[in-house]
Amino acid sequence: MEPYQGVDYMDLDTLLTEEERMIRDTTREWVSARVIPIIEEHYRAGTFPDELIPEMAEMGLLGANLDGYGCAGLGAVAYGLIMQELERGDSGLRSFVSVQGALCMWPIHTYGSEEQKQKWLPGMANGTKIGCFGLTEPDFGSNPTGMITRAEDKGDHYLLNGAKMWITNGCISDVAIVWAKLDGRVMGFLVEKGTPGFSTRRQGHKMSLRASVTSELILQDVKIPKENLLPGTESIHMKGPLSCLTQARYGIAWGAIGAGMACYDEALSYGKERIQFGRPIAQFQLFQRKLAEMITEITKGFLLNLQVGRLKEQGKAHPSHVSMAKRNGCYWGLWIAREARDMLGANGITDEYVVMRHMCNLESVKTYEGTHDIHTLIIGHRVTGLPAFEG
Ligand code: TGC
Ligand code: FAD
Repeated sequence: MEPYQGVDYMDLDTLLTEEERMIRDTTREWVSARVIPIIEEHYRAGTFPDELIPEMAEMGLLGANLDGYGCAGLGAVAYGLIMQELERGDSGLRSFVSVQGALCMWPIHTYGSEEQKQKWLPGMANGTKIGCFGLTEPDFGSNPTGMITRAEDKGDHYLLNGAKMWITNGCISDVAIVWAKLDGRVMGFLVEKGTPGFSTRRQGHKMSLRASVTSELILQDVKIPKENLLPGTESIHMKGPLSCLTQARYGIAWGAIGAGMACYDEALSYGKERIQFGRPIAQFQLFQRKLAEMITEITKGFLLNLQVGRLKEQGKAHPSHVSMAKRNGCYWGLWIAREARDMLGANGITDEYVVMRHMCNLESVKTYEGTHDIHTLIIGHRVTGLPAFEG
């Protein structure tokens, strides 16, 4: 079979370096060979394909943009292309890699002590240690600043109490980064699996991201050694968790366009094969209009992601730039998936095709890491200077 060529209407590959194309193509081929043939079974069963973790680690995909500690030290664009290709396979796989790399390894790398980095990063890079990121609570989603989870300084240790909800990788994690208020200021704590009083509960009944583990974290009088506070988060309050979100949102922007590419590809090939009224349905003007709109948005989304990536590499990306890319990628990725679902007719509702799975996944991707509305308001704040979240 021909290797998958991707969706590139305008020779955008020429905007990438040879190294970036090589990393993208290696991930692409791996996704085609190892993910796509098995992912539907996992989605049906509601299981995460943990057999793929060692392979992803071996390819350097975990914490790929971090330096040292066994990480690949790639640039932002190469990292984004990896996310695009992983989510072409399934959003659950990209979620795993986002949480591991951007939400756990990045804060340990950025805010951790040398001992914390040595203890966790090499194992997380080689996939033998898994992490999760606990910010959201049952009553505080878009507004995490209101969180209830508390840490008390007990002299020789901290005592944590509270609950986190919707936590990706929760039940399978060796370490949870739990965000809690100490004297009203938000800080990050490393809570290790097996610590007395710390438990996880798998959240089921999901119609989306079924090949991803989502959990509650419950903290009841959990004693945390003093050395498990992330020292760099001690005095920056919400900037701690929000700066992690910027890293993960950047990868999601690329990933959602990758899922859109998978849906566009399937709609195109289906349309050329499916005959109605004596012609392939791809010959009808209405069908072609949909394809034209899809490929236009994929092209625009790629360019937006690429520019944010280049700004990131130059140290010039503002969180609101990332918000625009995340908002755009999720909105159009989901729009493309919904159109593709329709273009496949009845077949589009079955899991014999990828479109419905991607469509359902992207409903979560649009919601997590800041909903569409929240990113609208972040952009609104940037252009007006007026924050909608304050009175
Ligand atoms: P605000 O007053 O605006 O800012 C507080 C301080 O933080 C700085 N800051 C950021 N820094 C870096 N990156 C960002 N994205 C930042 N956003 C804000 C800001 O400059 C300020 O710094 P300083 O020095 O002036 O103190 O913050 P706020 O408390 O009013 O927050 C407003 C709001 C609504 C934008 C924020 O709460 C928000 O983004 N809410 C959305 C919550 C969210 O996205 N949750 C995601 C949970 S994790 C998740 O979903 C993982 S899914 C992963 C997967 O499976 O792939
Ligand atoms: P709410 O905040 O209650 O929002 C509900 C609706 O109100 C949305 O449409 C929202 O846009 C709108 N709204 C809220 N405020 C405003 C406003 N000011 N103006 C206009 N509209 C507004 N969290 C983690 O911490 N770690 C994880 O690993 C993680 N993984 C997740 C995995 C999955 C599958 C899902 C679905 C969620 C995950 N989350 C995680 C949680 C996710 O970040 C939150 O769901 C998200 O931030 C939205 O919060 P909420 O669900 O409480 O919605």
